[in-house]
Amino acid sequence: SIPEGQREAWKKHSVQGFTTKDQFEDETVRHIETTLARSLFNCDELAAYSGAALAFRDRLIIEWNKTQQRQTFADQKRVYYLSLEFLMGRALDNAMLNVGLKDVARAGLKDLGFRIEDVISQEHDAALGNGGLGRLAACFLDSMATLNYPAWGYGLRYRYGIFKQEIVDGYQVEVPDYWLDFNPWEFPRHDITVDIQFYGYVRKEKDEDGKTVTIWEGGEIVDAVAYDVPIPGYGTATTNNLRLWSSKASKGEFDFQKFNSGEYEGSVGDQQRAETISAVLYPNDNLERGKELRLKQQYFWCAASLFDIVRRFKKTKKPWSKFSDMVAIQLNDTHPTLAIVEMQRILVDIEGLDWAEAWSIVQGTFSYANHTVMPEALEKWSVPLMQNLLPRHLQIIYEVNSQFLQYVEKTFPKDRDMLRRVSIIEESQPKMVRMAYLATIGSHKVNGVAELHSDLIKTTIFKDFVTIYGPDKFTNVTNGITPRRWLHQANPKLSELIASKLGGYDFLTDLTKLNKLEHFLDDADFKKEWQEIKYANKVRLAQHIKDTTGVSVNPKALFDIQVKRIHEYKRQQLNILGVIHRYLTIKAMSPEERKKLAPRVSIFGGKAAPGYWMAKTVIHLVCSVGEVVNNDKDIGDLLKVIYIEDYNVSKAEIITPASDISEHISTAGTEASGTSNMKFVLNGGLIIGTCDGANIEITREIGESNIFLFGNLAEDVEDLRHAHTYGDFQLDPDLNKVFEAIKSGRFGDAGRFSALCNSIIEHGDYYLVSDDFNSYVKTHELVDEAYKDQEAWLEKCITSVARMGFFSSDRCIQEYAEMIWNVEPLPPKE
Ligand code: F55
Repeated sequence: SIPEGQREAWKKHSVQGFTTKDQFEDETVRHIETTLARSLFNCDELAAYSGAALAFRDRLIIEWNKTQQRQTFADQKRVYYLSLEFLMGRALDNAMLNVGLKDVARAGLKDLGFRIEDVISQEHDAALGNGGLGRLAACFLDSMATLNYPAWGYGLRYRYGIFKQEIVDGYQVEVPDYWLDFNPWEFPRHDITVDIQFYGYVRKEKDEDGKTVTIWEGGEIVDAVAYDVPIPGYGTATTNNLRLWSSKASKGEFDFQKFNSGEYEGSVGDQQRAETISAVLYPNDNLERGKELRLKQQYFWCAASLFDIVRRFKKTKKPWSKFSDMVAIQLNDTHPTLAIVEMQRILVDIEGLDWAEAWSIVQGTFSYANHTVMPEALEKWSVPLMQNLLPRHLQIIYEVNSQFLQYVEKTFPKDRDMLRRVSIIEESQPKMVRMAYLATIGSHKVNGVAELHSDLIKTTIFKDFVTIYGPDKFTNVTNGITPRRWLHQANPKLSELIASKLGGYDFLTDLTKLNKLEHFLDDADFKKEWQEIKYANKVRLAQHIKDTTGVSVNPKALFDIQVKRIHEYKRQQLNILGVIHRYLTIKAMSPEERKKLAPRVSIFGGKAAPGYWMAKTVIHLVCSVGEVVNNDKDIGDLLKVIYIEDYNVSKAEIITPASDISEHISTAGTEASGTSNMKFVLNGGLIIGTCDGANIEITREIGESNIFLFGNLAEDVEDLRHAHTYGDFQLDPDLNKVFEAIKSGRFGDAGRFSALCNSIIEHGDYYLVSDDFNSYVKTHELVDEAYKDQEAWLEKCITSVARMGFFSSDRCIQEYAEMIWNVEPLPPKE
């Protein structure tokens, strides 16, 4: 650090960051003219975005520096949130709102000749995630900063995020998402690099004191380089850090000898192999395929993060026994489970602690959140694969398992089969490492993400572990969303209206304050404004639909939206089959009957994993039905079917405020929580849904009369599936008519949809589409009825919004902090 004598000079010159419109313009123009080397003669919207972003970035980094200093000096516990995915979306709008300078920026940009909305929309989404799990991580970062928790995120800096989806002739086409061209939000830290080892072998050796030590050597080394992304809290100076690791050939590794001897390709090949590790995000949600590169990503990121965390702890000079008083590490699903093993390796092999002491530090440090019970999404790694890539880690896993099984055997001597069931190693061909068991054994707490889900994990995948550890190790933290992005940013007009009634924006940091809105249910002006805002949001979405698909939709129609990853368990097929049923019903209606029907727009959006053939078929069916329905003159505005291309965070910000009803219709017991359900209700839309995930708690909060629930319950799913398999089952007759229409070729070549239809008709209907079809269609009729009474509908919407306070990610983070992490906030000094 700088000597005392020179610190005055530093203080005098230290950067303050703009606060006024004039200063903002100064900074923006300076960046455009110098950092970007442009002038007013070639400043387009992209350059204006870049200049404004750099001006805000400067502000953020000033607060970032102060926050990091404060956290270092405060000497208190920090949280590290390890997630392979952070679905951040755009940063500029969020930064402007969180630091409270959006109005300043708007006025400044206007002076310079730009509309703020056009400037904001220049930004490329940071899309380092698949869906709910990645977006949850992003909401948590926002809440942790807003609540002043000393917290860091750790992730991978993928060169390519989730692919961009194009719909070509009704089919999904994947296009790479190269997002790093210009990214003002990251700070490369070329001085912060960590050597990461792969492959090699393990040997034992005696040290000077005659103690046996384990040495892992040989193999290859790849460098992890840190890139830091500042995370501003809302209405606080706290600016936390998201550290993303990028892979690079290690200086030692890049083979100059090869290079100099003319083997360019060989030496460049090594470099490319190293860079491949962080090159691309795996595009599967809720499916684990067991690819070696994925395991490499996981270890690379865990090892780099752990090294960084341990290095920071060691600077405090505290004894190891204090580690878990200073460090809480949260695992977002099992993807970072190797961090548990890496920590044990560091403590035992490198720091020389004895096994038991090390393991109790590890367990005190880690906690694990589960996001699924579906078997195909539970991570398992082949033992031979791990043996080759991480030989020492596999040994440690076997040792952890052996000690665990000894304990189980002693405690439950009568249940011989239990050892097989709970073993971390599955005795299959090849043997597999069950990551969820390892994560559970290595953590002090395990949580599910909604009440039903947390109950389910205790009775299914972790049943034996509840017996072994007792029920207290398992807990629930129902998911939440940040109201800053998902209300204030996405729906500024509604946020403003609410603020005008509640006397300010305090609800954005204490969402339970929304309950005061119930006092205004008789306020005619308020309700009228509310309705106008919803209408304006629908007009905005209709414009987007027109611009991107060419289809005109009537903003007065009922907007029925299902946007999320395409997956059989989420049942977009149920939705589109229901739409076909509606179409057939309208076709058979008399003109009088048609007059009574509320016009509808059925809107779909979401990406299918590139290898998920059935999901791609669902997309194709939606598009094919759209082609027919939207061009059927006889139908007109009564029904339109839209597929919105490339659903992502910034599209969600346009789509979510525009729903009348949204669909959360997973087979009961399959959707761990869902979070878009919360976003839609918070934006004044109602939902149709099954008794699944957070839908149940949403119902509890907003009241049964404000939600359209349908379908079988989770507790009945097993029996229903059994009935399908053993013949005790009849296809729903209305659904059968829908299949007949598809088979007749009415929506194009029927062959393309036969596997989809047959999965329901012939192959056991695993997701119970037929069982829920009638109830689903009937419930949509109730929706139609309810929508006719606009006054009553509006009241349901407002009441629901008023009761959504529970679903703020702030509440969620507070629960984690108190029940699981045991960390305290560290507010900035005034
Ligand atoms: C991604 C990769 C793998 Cl290997 C497995 C799962 C995923 C993934 O994207 N999962 C995911 O998004 N899970 C979702 O998490 C949300 C947040 O908790 C839940 O709301 C949602 O129910 C769950 O499906």
